[in-house]
Amino acid sequence: MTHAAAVPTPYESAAEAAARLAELTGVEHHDIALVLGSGWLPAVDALGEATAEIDTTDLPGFSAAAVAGHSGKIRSIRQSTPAGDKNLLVFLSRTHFYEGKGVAAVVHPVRTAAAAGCSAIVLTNGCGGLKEGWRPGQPVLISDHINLTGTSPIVGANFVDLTDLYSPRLRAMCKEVDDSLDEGVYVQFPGPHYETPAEVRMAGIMGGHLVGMSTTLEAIAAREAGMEVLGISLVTNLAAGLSGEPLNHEEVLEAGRSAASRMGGLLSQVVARI
Ligand code: 8IG
Repeated sequence: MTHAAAVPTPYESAAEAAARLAELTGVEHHDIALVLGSGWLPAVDALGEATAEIDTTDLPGFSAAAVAGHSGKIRSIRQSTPAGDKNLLVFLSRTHFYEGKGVAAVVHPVRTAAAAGCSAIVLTNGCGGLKEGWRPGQPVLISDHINLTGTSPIVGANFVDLTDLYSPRLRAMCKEVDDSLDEGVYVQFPGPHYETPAEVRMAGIMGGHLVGMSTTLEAIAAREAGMEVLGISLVTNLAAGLSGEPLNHEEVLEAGRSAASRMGGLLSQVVARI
């Protein structure tokens, strides 16, 4: 009788990736992870000097970045603060649900960060904004989410509590850094198409303020792994139907470029306090 090789669980696969990460970066333990979404890449340099930068594909279980303006890199950054040094693990891109690689692939970076020692994760994204008065280039703290992907990264009878998924402690810390920050409920659509104007109205009626294609599945996996979660959206466009103009990816990249120094300052100051 022959036996098939045992397929690693997603958690074993993340532990393998974390071990390889430690080898390649020379950093045994990372403290805080950050995932940079659309429009956030120009902010990364404000976080500090890179100790090491590797390709996601150097680690087991990762695939190449699929979106223009996304870089398939992982940076290890040593941040010096008055309270001591911290090792930041920065994912310069993410795998999206709409790539069709499966939910486990979407949350593999999150589980790798947990296995690498991170106790907190900052999930950023670019998204459409619904609230009156919001403008492209505006950051918004995620207070809660509505997951419209119809799926979960968790398999089996593990009833993870999502009350206060988006850490009130970390949101308060952000407001100490910038008291003009607003909060909103993030609605994840499956994508890759943007919403119709009717779907945007539906999201608003449901209690949503932000529409995007990421973050909720990652936040759930982070909570399952016991990490503290901070979610920050950059409103890169008004949600479909609100501006009278069609949406395009170039405006997203432009909003990121123009907001870069504000976002970089916010991220580095908040991370230093975590
Ligand atoms: I950047 O308006 C960005 N990502 N679903 N809707 C959705 N995703 C987005 C949007 C948007 N803008």
